[in-house]
Amino acid sequence: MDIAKQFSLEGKIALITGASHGIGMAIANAFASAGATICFNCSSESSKARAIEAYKANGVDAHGYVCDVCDEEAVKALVAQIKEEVGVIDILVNNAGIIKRIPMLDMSAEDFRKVIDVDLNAPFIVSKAVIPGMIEKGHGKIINICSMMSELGRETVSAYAAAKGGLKMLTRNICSEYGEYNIQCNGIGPGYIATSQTAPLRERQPDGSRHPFDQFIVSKTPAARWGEAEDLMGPAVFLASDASNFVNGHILYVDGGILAYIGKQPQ
Ligand code: NAP
Ligand code: GCO
Repeated sequence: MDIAKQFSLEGKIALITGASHGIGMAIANAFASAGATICFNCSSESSKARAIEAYKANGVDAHGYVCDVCDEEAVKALVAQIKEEVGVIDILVNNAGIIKRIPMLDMSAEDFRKVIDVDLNAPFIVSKAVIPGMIEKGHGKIINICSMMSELGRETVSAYAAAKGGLKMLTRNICSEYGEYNIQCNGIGPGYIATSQTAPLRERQPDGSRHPFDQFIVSKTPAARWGEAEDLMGPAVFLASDASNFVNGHILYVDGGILAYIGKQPQ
């Protein structure tokens, strides 16, 4: 068996949603290094233009699109446009996501629904648009970007935790329903990763000291550090490649060990 070939994405077409920066962009760059053609979407023209420049600087000729992942008609049109311009999608990463940190009793139903819409309904909408092409092609890989909050709760993230817990189950359901078509649907559950989504949790205090949440995460993580978007590259290539052809419905937590650790004992 040629093991390097097993991990190759040569000839594959990948759509990574929300890959204008952060985790999505790192995964897209990893896929490009492994040989895939990259398509991504994001929410604005300015964000798309900046991202295309950043990909170019990294030697990646990415196809960028503006498309709201919550808008089913727009997503169908996006998938049709990619088919026309690039080809049928082999790999989908449902990465676009938002968080609203608001105590549950202060959160409006509208805000709750918005988070569920982007973080849970959209992966359903995008997967639904992409799966028929995968069935026709005879194979497909779907990776849903889940979270620690697919397993854990904490103050202020009720909508996000509900969405990411739901996304874990959507992952298992896509596996159950479409596994027979040679489609593997798995999740990646990143730990705390230094991106714009988590920037408010890492802001320096007025006296220059670290944010209490920043210290809390480092003490909760056996690796004793925040993750970087690059930490997701290898796991994503594995789940997108033939190396994972019998891995289905699995959530791979890439968290520096947080979920394995009860926390520091009192001194
Ligand atoms: P990020 O830097 O904030 O990037 C979010 C991406 O999603 C951006 O490209 C954004 O596009 C796009 N996006 C948001 N709403 C969209 C919409 N309605 N339609 C299309 N695109 C949309 O976030 P990140 O930290 O890289 O997170 C990426 C994913 O990983 C999210 O699902 C997040 O929940 C998950 N995650 C993050 C962490 C972490 O610690 N950072 C941990 C676990 C899981 P624009 O640039 O155009 O706004
Ligand atoms: C928070 C965080 C998170 C994550 C992440 C952890 O406020 O607790 O933003 O929920 O970034 O998804 O896996």
